[in-house]
Amino acid sequence: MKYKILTLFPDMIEQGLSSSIIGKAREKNLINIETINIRDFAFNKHKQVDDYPYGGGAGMVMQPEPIYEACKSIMEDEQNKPRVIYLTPQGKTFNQEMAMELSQEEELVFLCGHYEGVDERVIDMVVTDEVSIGDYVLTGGELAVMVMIDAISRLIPNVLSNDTSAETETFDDNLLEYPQYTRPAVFMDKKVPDVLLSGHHKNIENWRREQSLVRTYNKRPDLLDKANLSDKDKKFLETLINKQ
Ligand code: 6GU
Repeated sequence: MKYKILTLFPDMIEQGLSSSIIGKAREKNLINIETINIRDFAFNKHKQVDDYPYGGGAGMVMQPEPIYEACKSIMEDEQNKPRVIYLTPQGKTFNQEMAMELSQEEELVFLCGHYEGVDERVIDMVVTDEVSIGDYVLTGGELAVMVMIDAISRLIPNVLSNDTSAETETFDDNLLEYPQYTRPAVFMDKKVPDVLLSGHHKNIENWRREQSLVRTYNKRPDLLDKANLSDKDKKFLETLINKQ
């Protein structure tokens, strides 16, 4: 997977995506992250990339030319035109399903806006997808693109080691994860659940499934409608409902 990020703050992206699992994935060339500084494509000698909004109003608007030229510079040797994702609170809300879909692409281009917005004409010309990471407003798209690249990259083969597999995790089947414990077996008088020390794999698996169901029922009941539930799961959930 190749990510290309058009931004006014490449350092922010570099710093955010060079540690831990994503940093290792880059070292192993499982993913490639390239930042393109939009300011390098400023067309006047002051390297200005924004200007006052036509019609008045607060703040500054990013001008179309530098963004268009920055985009052109990375598209020149492309046969397959990659998707160009504009990070904006007006976009479609990012979720695990979108992360899975995007992880199938070979290349993704991200456009990070700043200030009060981006001139609408260049959005119309280069952007294929508009994505938001949630219903709140950020100062720019940089944090949002880091969130997206993290979520997408961990789905790419070999980015997670076998013992941190993405398979049985939250949202994969619309259930929350079961609780985890490690040593010591007793911490400040609090014991790890006996079943986990029993070595009985079938019982452990059973208990974990029930815990996932309990948690989802208590914390995110909205997810249960979309979850893939067995008859056994449904029976167990009924016992929870009857307890209330
Ligand atoms: Cl993708 N960008 C900005 N600027 N703010 C946001 C967002 C994106 N998602 C939520 N808020």
